[in-house]
Amino acid sequence: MFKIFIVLALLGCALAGTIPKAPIPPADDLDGRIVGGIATTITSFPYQISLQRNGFHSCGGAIYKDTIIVTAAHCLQNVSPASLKVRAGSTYSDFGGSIVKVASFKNHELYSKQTSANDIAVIKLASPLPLSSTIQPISLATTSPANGAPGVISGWGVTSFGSNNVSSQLRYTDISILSRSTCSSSAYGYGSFIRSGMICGFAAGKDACQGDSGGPLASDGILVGVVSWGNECALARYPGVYTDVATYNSWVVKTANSL
Ligand code: 4AZ
Repeated sequence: MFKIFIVLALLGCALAGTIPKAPIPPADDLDGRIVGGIATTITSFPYQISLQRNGFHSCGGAIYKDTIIVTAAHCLQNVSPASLKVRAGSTYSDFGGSIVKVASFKNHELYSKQTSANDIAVIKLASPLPLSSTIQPISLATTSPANGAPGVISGWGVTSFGSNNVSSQLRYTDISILSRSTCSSSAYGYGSFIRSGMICGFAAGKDACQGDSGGPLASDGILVGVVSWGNECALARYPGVYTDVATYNSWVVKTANSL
């Protein structure tokens, strides 16, 4: 009886359009700070960059080669390369490190604003980053992480959803990676919104958030995910959703070579 009630209640809600909500595309100007995180320094995350739009932090990204950044396609909608720069090698999003101009970028051809599918992009820099202890590339995953694998996310995004609480210092948190099948299971609220090419990350009270988008999810020192979307931030039934880098490994390599 209880089960029947739940099914009917879910059906009713679904018909009324109250659950689950379609993923809300992130704002264009500030795409994602870490919720529940800890302040850190760039030395611990030397592959992290701040993608700057008109001189302000807009998204995160990861250094793949000295001239190549991996980020999210949703960070690069309706923007020209001339308005973009990358800040690398700084703990702070608003000063320090090295600033390099963007020469060009390419969004995944099948990126969908509606579903957030294929939310990945490659940026070519106008000049190579000066690699050092604070500026280092990270390798791309070749296989999707196992369900329950450890992950670490970092960024300059908001520390709670909808707030303007931005500290300019880099923050990070550890999370557990969820496979696509676990994340789309009834243990969580997304169901079929979790498509091929997506994985999730979860820890109670810890998540990526607005301004972290495009930034790295690393596991064992390998780039396994790109911060993509979620229903708000750090909600119990709604993990952070990441682009599964392993799915797009050959696309990134090919695209990096073409730019
Ligand atoms: C955003 O709006 C955003 N909790 C990024 C990550 C997550 C939610 C929203 C995941 O950029």
